[in-house]
Parts: sequence; C-alpha cells; structure tokens
Amino acid sequence: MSQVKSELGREAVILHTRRLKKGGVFGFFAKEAVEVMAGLDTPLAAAAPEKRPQPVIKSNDGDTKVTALQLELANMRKTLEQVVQKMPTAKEQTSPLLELLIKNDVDRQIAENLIKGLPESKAGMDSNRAKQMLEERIASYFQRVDGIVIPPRGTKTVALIGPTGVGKTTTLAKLAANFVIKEGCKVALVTADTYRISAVEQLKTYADIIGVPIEVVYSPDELKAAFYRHQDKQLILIDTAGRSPSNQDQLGELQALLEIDPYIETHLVLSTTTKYRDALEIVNKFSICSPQKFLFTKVDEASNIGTIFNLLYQFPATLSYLTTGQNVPDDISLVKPNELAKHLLRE
Ligand SMILES: Nc1nc2c(ncn2[C@@H]2O[C@H](COP(=O)(O)OP(=O)(O)OP(=O)(O)O)[C@@H](O)[C@H]2O)c(=O)[nH]1
Ligand SMILES: [Mg+2]
Repeated sequence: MSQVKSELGREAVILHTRRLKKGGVFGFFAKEAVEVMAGLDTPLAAAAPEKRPQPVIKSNDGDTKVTALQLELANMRKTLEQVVQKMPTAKEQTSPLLELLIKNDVDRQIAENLIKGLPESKAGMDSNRAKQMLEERIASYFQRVDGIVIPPRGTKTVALIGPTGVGKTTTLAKLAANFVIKEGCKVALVTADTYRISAVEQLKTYADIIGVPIEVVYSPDELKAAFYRHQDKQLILIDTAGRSPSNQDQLGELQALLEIDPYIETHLVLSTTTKYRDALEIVNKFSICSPQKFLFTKVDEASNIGTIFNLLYQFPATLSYLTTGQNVPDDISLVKPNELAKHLLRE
C-alpha cells in the first residue's frame, strides 16, 4: 500500500492483487511475485459522467512529461469509468419496483427518490405493502387534477398553447362540445392560429357542428375586442398556433397575445408520447407564457405515462385533462389520482 501511495498519491486504492511466479523453467525455480492493480479513489459512480473532468494529458515536450505509467493510469481510469457506468446499482438488482418505474419511463433519479424508505423483504422482493405505499406516494403527486371550472358569474377564458401537432385544436373542439352539450354552457371559440391556412377552417368546421360562434384574431388588440364581443359567454376557448420551443420570436408573440388579460387560464398541451427530456425543454421554453395547467394528449398512443408523472413531480403545475384518441367529443377526461398511480405501476 505504501508503495502504491508513493506512486499514485494519498487517494490511491488497491483494486486487485494476484500472486504469480516469474522466471524459472516450467514453473520450477520461479520467483514468487505479487501483481498489484491500483487506481485513484475518485467518486466515479457518484458523479454524473458528463460533469466529470476528463483526464488532461499534456504533450511530452511541455513541462509535464507523460510517463507510460500516467498513460496506463488514464486508460485504466477510462476503462473503470465504463465498467462503473454499465454496472447495475445495488438497488437495481434488488428492487423490482424501481425496475418497474424505470420500465414505465419514470426518470431514474425520481424513481430512486420515490422508493426510498419502502419496506423490502429479505428475499429482495418488494412486498405488496411496498407497492401499495408506492402507489399512494405516486397518487399524492397526481392530487392536483383540476379541469376548467366555470365561475357562477362572468366569463372564463382558457387558452391552449403548446408545440405543433400535439392536438390543441382537436382538444379545444372536444372541450367546446362537452361544455355545450353536457353542461349547457354558452361558449365562444377564438383562434389565433392564422399561421396555417387550414387551421382556421379546421376550427370553423368544429364550431359549425357544435353550433358556437368563432372569432379569428390576428393581434392582441383583436383578441381584446373578441373578449368584449363575447362578454355574455360563460366560456371562451382560445386556440393558438403550434410553436416550436426553440423559436423564441414565436414564443414572444404568444406571450404578448396572452398578456392582454391576466385572467386567461393557460393550459400547456403536451403529447404523452414526448420523451421526458424533450418535455422538460418544452416546459422551460413555454414558461414565458406562464401556463398554470398541463393537458396531456395522445395517452392512447403512449406505452406509459412516465412523462406525465415526471413533469408533475418536477413542476408545481396542475393536471387538467387527458385525451385518449381522435374522437370528438368523447376522447377526453379528467382522471382520478389513484387511477393514474395504478396506470404508472402497470406491469
Ligand atoms: N391518437 C390520438 N390522436 C390525437 C389525439 N388528440 C389529437 N390527435 C390527433 O393529432 C393530430 C393533430 O391534432 P391537432 O388538433 O390538429 O393538433 P394541433 O396541436 O392543433 O396542431 P397545430 O395547430 O398544427 O400545432 C390529429 O390527427 C388529431 O386527430 C389523441 O388524444 N390521441
Ligand atoms: Mg391546431
């Protein structure tokens, strides 16, 4: 150990030792030797791989000479890092619940936090009790389920915003139809999506079928005027053009449109099929429009609801509706927290 430390420094640790015979003839008269493999005890497993400083190797003609040993160490370190990255953690091996969460696309870090403190049986299998506790924990993150609430007086205004093609217009039509047919509300539609020629036509067709008025607005002032004209309505639903989260100008325009009235309730529409990483980016970029609620579409197309859970775990937003197909007005619902928790733990 002292030899290793004198060569590699105080952080050095012995990784492996082996006794071997050197020299001799067919093993006779050989000297016994000890092979020691040592390395530096840096927190390989704990640090995120991308944040870890890479070994800096300077050229031999500079002040710092690269000895064969240093190169060997750098290589060894790289190999070790690769091994550590591939190595399953102790929890992974012993917790089927962790595996189940990860299989259902719950972010690993979130999944590890969730299962902390759950009882585990000696055989390494999670008990039913643990699963039930986990389900309760998950349900607590789904507690904030809240759709559109029509006030007893005045007009509720709701805008759907989000990336392209996630189902904003279809969802708006579903909402309009349900509020008119089931709740008997007076509803008006407004579309600010003048970006695509067919977008206005798409919503007009729905408005005609449902029998509600529709306004097309090109500017924040026109939106104000539309609100004024429809003061008699209980609900005004605003459709907006799909925006790419990487287009700051478009998002700025959307923000300016929604800023005309602080009472507009903004729902960020996301497809359940979106990868968590992409969904995070979308939420971060659309945050300039201050959405209060998440509305998830295409639950029917997603293999699980991991992305929904990850976002609700990360952000203090409320979950509004989930949509589960293309049928207007049927494929939309508010979901109970326990049902969602069960869904997330589907085998
Ligand atoms: N499977 C499935 N398809 C859906 C759902 N909601 C919407 N769609 C489909 O998704 C496609 C896009 O829907 P739109 O409502 O036009 O989407 P959008 O967000 O308004 O699109 P842009 O206005 O272009 O940004 C259509 O084919 C819809 O039928 C859903 O819950 N499940
Ligand atoms: Mg649309």
